[in-house]
Amino acid sequence: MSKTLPSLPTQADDMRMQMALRQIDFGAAATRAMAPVPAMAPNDALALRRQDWLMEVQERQRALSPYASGLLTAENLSGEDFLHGFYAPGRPVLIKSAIAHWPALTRWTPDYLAKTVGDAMIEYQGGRTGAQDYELKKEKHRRRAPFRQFIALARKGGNDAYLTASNSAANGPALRVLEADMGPIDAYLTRAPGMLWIGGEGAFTPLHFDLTNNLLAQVTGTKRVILIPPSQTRRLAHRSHVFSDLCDITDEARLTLHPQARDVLRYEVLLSPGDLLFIPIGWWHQVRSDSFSTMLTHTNFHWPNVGHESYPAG
Ligand SMILES: O=C(O)CCC(=O)C(=O)O
Repeated sequence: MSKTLPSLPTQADDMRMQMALRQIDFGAAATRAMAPVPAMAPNDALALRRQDWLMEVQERQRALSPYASGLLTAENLSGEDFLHGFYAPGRPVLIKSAIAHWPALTRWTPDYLAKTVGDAMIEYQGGRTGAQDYELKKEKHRRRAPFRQFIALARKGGNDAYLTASNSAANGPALRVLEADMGPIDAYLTRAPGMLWIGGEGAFTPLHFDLTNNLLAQVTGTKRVILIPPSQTRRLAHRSHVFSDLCDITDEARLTLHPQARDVLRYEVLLSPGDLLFIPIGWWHQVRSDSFSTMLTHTNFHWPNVGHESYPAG
């Protein structure tokens, strides 16, 4: 399901005028370290079912209002409106054309990238074809090549070779030259380089959620993102770390194995050059490139983003 509404019904300024805030001094909790979640006792399965029930009931209630449940698209969204309307509530938003003015938008073709970065050695994820668990077993798929050679692979398309955020620690010095083509995203982020993704048509990231809030910034090409709210987790065969055994919610063969996922609530987003997409912590997503694509992921928000520190990884 994909819904686009023209704008937020209330801006932060209106909210302040219309409502008297009842202060409950929860502010300190946002910066305090979270206590670890206690391990479950065997008979806690019922408590878990009740928690799933509550999330499902709340989701149905949100569906009464497109403003409460729809995937909103915004333009010129201020930092304050982003915080109140999306970051704090943990609600995704597509922010159109926010980085459309970056020089990278017109420059980052495969030819330009190959010429600019040249033969500097970079790391990417390779050997992915035929491996279902290439994201879970990231380490096994690390490969190194001169950047120009990697671009030739990405140009061919397919899912075998993909430069992902998990390679960014290794690629900092080689790719730094591209930073001159980017600009700041000061309304929401502190200044720090994003993590680059470069892949060909058909590059695919399977269904998972992240342990941080993420801001995706699309530069070249388009991507199709499927977003699923955390309330649907019990239908998503969540067994390994942050991944779903479904891998691809659009794959009929996978749905036959996991029929409970057929009527899951989902949103489809087309991410185009210049767009930002906010994906809150815990929201499931899978991403497919429609064409040669470059994108940056950011986690350096002005506000705390530390859920990963207390995740019960098992
Ligand atoms: O663009 C992609 O292939 C995946 C992006 C993603 O999952 C993320 O940034 O969390």
